[in-house]
Amino acid sequence: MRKNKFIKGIKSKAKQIGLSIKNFFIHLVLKMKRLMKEFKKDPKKFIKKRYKRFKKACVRNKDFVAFVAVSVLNSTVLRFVTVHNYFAIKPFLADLSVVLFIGSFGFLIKPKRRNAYFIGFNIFLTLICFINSIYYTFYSSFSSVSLLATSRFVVDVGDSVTENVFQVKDLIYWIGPIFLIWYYRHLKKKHFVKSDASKKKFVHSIVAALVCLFFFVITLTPLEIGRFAKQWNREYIVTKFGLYTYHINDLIQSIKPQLSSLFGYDKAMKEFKAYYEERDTSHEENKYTDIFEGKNVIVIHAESLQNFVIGLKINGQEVAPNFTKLAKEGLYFDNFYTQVSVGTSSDSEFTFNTSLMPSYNGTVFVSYFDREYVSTPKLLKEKGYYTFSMHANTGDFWNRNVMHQNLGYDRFYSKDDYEVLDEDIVGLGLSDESFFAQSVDYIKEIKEKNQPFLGTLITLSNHTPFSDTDKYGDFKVSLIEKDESGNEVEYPYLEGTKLGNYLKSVHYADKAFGEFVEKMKQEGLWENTVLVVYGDHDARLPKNDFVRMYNYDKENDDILPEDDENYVEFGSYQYELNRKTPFIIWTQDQEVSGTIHNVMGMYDVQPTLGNMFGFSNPYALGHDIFDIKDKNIVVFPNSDWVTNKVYYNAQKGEYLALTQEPISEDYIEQCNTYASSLLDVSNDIVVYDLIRKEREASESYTEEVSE
Ligand code: GP9
Ligand code: MN
Repeated sequence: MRKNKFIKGIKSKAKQIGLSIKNFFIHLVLKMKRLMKEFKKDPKKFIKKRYKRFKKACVRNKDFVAFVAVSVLNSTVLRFVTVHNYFAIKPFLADLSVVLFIGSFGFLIKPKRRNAYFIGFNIFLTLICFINSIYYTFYSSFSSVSLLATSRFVVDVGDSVTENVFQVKDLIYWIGPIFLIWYYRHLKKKHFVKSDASKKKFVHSIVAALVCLFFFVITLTPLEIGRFAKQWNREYIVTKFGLYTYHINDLIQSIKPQLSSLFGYDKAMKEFKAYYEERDTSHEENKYTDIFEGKNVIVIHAESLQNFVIGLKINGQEVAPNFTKLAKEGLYFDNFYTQVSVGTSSDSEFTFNTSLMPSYNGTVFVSYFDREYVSTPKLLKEKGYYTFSMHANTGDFWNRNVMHQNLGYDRFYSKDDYEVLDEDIVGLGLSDESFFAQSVDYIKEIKEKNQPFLGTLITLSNHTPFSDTDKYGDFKVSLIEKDESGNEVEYPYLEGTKLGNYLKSVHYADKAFGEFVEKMKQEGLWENTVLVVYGDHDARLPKNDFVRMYNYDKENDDILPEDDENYVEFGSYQYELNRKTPFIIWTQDQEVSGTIHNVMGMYDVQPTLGNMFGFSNPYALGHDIFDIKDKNIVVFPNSDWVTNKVYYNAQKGEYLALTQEPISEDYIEQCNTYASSLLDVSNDIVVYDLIRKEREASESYTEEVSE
């Protein structure tokens, strides 16, 4: 009886709510119709009348107006500071409609509590701007709800955040709520009378929000809508859709994968099958095919090692003599790009091992660690290899404890396996010198018991912010030259810059690496063993430091003027191209050597090594570089791409030609289509666990047939 009453109660409440929503929409539609009619009748009169009313409404609702103005101003300033999106009407309208929409609910609240509502929401919106401001400095992109799971790692590399990222400019957004609080007090003192809670005012401000939205939507192009739906080009979306709309879309897009079993799976599976059916997987044998079959492999994941340091000298002294020597002796790929997203190190490890791209919703190591991947360790295990990885940071950093196991490493040696003495700390943790020395002892043990083996060693010392300069040893980044009378003169050059500190740090990491190569040699561990080295991503160094490095005017301790004949252009494209990292394959007997200039990406590593060691992954997105040669295209997670001919910036829709050859629109179009479907299929594999689903389907089919 009681239960029935309760259910009846709920039903009638739901009916009431349903009715009010229905009435609201009817009211809204009627209002819009009335306005349209009025406008059509006499547009001039209509605008005059509305403007008058608008002015009156603004004066009567100063509290609401202040909330809207401050909130929109904050997001506009953020766009100014980050993407330099000055006075753009589109994102302004989008942000304005979101804020008007939020603000309109204030009119349903009693006047006494309304200020608290406005201030509360303004603080929330300010927090969004503040977080994005910090995030942009660090990642040159905007934050995402799906990245919340990875934010811990940003905190763990905390010294870099506080020292280099958290800046005074990030605080300017808080002026907004402070002003709002002050202004509301001021209004109170002036006995400003707030309007009563009113459904009419609520509807009016919703109409205002819809009008802004309408003018915003009619200006959108199909390309913009398409990118909005995909959401991976975050800078682009903030530039065109404003920050608040971006975040609403981001929230929806981030929840979507969690509901993947309900939405989109069938479509993803269909596209995945079509993609691999259409993809040309034919592979021609080449002079490297199977040359290393059965040999051991040691992979060095060199933290933040950029390619420009190879061969670079300051005062005649090599910055990285050991890596440079290796590049000269071995097979060196000098046009190699990593393809990382916000998962930085972990994204590199992922793409290196699977030839798939990082996900655009979250980080694979953290959010998609339980999916099935066809990885190099697993493929080598099928050939009888023992596989291990080593890294002296805590095992749960980037969720490596779990993910390295999933990738097929038999054993992951982490911080607990190393003796970490205080005097051996450099930067984020155990110094590379100590890490390498202890690792060699482990490798010796492994070699005695388990051959062949694959071992990946992940270094740590050369990590941003490169501020442990007193531990890097003596490497001068000031310029030392002789004057006319033969006296030595020292010019500051890169001393005190982040790039200067980076070079000192690289010099240290290089020394540690040199000692490792030597120790391995002494222990006879290079016999029958191939060494593979890659830089895991760029070091996020300031562009202006490079401008200084290439254009130093020592006489004035300044940068050469741009019209100087020796001035070297270092703009945003040069910066992107300079993010290259080295990739080297080396053996003691120099079985392979030479420099390969064709553009190559991290996703080409697995197929290239696969050709040499005799394994292959049917889902690889990259190619054996000796097969694809100069036809290669490297796609980046933000949908930029690079070929031997062009660097394409997807956010701007512009490109830089890298040769004299004319570039046709068709070529750009084809590469864009290639990049977009590659990113889609990669993301779907990760999010929907398609490799596992495909395997399970084919297994159950085999079972059925054999029954
Ligand atoms: C942490 C190290 C650094 O263990 O690998 O990760 P990163 O900050 O470069 O992604
Ligand atoms: Mn890294």
